[in-house]
Formats: sequence, structure tokens, C-alpha cells
Amino acid sequence: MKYLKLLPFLFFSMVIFSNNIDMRDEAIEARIMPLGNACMQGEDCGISTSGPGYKVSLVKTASASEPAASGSENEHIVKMLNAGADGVMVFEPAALKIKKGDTVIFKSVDPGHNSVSAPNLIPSGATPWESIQGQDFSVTFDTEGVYVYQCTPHLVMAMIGLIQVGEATNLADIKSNLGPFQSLIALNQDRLDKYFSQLESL
Ligand SMILES: [Cu+2]
Repeated sequence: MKYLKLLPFLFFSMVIFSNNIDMRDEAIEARIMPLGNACMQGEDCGISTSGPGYKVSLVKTASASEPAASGSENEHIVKMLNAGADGVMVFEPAALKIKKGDTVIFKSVDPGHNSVSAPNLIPSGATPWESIQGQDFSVTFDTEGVYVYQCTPHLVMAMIGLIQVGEATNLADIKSNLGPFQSLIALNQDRLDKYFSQLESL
């Protein structure tokens, strides 16, 4: 029975011990909570996000590698799009006139497109190209003339484009070779003529 004398001490030490646990939990919570309280721009989190000396904003910034929309003087952007002014599955602009030595960047704005020079529809001596689907691709044009190109998965829907480098020296050749290319286009068959007349008006 002499151990009964120890009971108050035992009880007291248990209270101390459990208090210590509570204090530790609070300390951990106090450290974690600020991490869970990130305030996104546009949310009302009770935080002043403007005003002198105080600024909080988590904003998605544009990728630094993204070229300017218009390109530089010797660089031209052709967007590969699911939908544009001419309908679905288009290059934009589809008709483009550039100088010899200029570069065209085929910009993969929407995934699943590529740019491929059409067989027998580029100037003789020019280098054909074929880009990987869903990736940006650039071509520098050192040979004068008219180039026809396509998107492999969407040629059937007339996802095609024309580039004229300098003078249209090979235009008659291109037009006489169009047959096999044209036969692969099932939808939007008017685009080819439309793009040729756009090119001539540039
Ligand atoms: Cu495509």
C-alpha cells in the first residue's frame, strides 16, 4: 500500500507528459499551416495583394523560349492549329511570301500536327523537310521558288500551306505536278486554289 503515495506523482507526471505532446503538435501545426495557406491570384484569402510595400501573386508566366508572335524581320511564324479562320486543321497563315534566306518557324500551337514538304512540289534542288508531330520546327529557305507542304495526319482535310521564296520561278512546274497531291485531299478541296490566289495577291 505504500505505493499509493506515488499515485499523485504519477498522475502529475502524466499531465506534464500529455501537455508536452499537445505543445509539440501545436508547434508542428504552426510551422505547417503557412505552407497550406498559399493565396493564388484572384482568390480572396484575406491577404492584401496590392498596395505600397506589399505584393503577393502567383502568376503563370510565359515560357521564355516562346518566340514573338510576329517573329523577327527574317523570321516568320506559321501556326499549326486545330481551328483557324479557314476552318479546322489549318496552317496560319497558309500562304506566305518570304525573302531568300528567311526562316519559317512552324509553331505547334495545338498538338498532333507536323509540317512536311510535299513530294515533287518544291523547287528542284531544294531540301525537303519533315517535322515531328507536336513539336516546333524551323526551316531556312535558301532556294527560290514556291513550296507546297502538308500536315501528315490532316492532309486528307487539306491541312496544307504554300510558301513563296523570292520569285515564283517554278510555279508552272508546281501546278502541273499537283494532280497526285490533290487526289489525297478529301475535304476542303477548295483550299488549294484559294491559297494559290492568296499567294499571288501577296
Ligand atoms: Cu495537322
